[in-house]
Amino acid sequence: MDKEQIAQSYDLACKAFTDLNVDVESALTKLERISLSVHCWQGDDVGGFESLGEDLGGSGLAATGNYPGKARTPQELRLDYLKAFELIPGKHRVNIHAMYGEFKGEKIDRNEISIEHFQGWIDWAKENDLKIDFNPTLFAHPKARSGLTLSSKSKEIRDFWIQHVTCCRDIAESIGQALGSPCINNLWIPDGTKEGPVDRAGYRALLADSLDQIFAIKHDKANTRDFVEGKLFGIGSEAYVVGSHEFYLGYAVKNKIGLTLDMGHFHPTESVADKISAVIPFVPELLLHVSRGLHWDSDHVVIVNDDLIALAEEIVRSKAMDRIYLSLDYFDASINRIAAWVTGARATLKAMLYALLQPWETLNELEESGRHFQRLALLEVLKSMPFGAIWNYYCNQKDVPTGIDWVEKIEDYEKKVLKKRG
Ligand code: RNT
Ligand code: ZN
Repeated sequence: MDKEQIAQSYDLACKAFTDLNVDVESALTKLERISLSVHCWQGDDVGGFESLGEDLGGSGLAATGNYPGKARTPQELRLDYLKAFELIPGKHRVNIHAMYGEFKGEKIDRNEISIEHFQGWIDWAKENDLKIDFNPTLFAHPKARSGLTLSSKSKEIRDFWIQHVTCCRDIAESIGQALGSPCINNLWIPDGTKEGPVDRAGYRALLADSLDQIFAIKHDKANTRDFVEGKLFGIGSEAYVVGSHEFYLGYAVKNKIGLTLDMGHFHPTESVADKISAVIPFVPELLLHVSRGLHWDSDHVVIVNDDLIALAEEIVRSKAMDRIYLSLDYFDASINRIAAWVTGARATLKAMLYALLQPWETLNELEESGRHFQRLALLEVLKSMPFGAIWNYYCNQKDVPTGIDWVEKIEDYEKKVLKKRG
């Protein structure tokens, strides 16, 4: 799209939004401040770089598809990341899992990892002016094979995983310190059972005890923040999940730590958007895992749909954007993996822009004065506003392709780089 056309369309669109009492420039300033945490595991189908030298056991997370060209090394993954960042407007973050350390062929078990294994990521982040977030990895490991980790009735297994999360919190603190930005450390565990246990309470008491031991160690909030993430069900945990949403909501409120809501982790009729205003008054911070549930799968590539727009609207309306973090969380191995990143990231930012371009005060006035059909009409009008022109202008300003133009950049990268991978 040529620059003149973009500028002209933007001017017309601005006028249309201004007529509705929307401040476009202020919306773009707010959009610019949104830094998405982009998940490394889309780049290699949740593989990681460990050399534990044994069958790792099921992960409870299944990436399906075998599209060629996936990243096989930290270098390849980082190269792919930079390509994706070239096509996403704004400044974003890198989100890594503990299993993505650089172990140089050594057999370092999860309870032995330390900051040195992430030095490569830190150096690269510094070179590219990026920030890093972190996640302990309590799956894809022989000691997770029973499906129970921090809630295991085996003290040995439980202690092992407590040590792992403790290592990870130290690493997150060091990463945050090295890069000068709090490293968001998100804890999700796969614990659950295929059939309902008789001792539901017992496993939950053990999980609470493990978490108490873990969080008894305090870290500097300027360097790292802790979050806990629940789930409704997973592969192998169909009947019972120890760390359910209610469990973690209670735990986070009681202990004043962050809560994570994953869009794919609830019953399909539940709205994660609706939960934001319900929980934000009671937890210090909220992390949203932006995902797309489809039937049993909770991790399809994010696209602009009603759920995403509702989420974005509730974030904007919460007036607590400074306490809400956005992290992508999905994995699709059946399409170009960089395109999967770019699609989800652009969709999330687009939905945020859509929500930022709404005349909240007018809508609220209509609501408070009981003019409900007028509110409905205005919300409907917003759907056909020239929002795409503002999006294109923003992309152009941020030096990334507008419209469909990013697709050819990926095709080119596929030809020049990905096709050469074995
Ligand atoms: C799993 C959780 C979790 C993971 C990542 C890889 O259901 O959503 O966030 O996707 O830790
Ligand atoms: Zn998640």
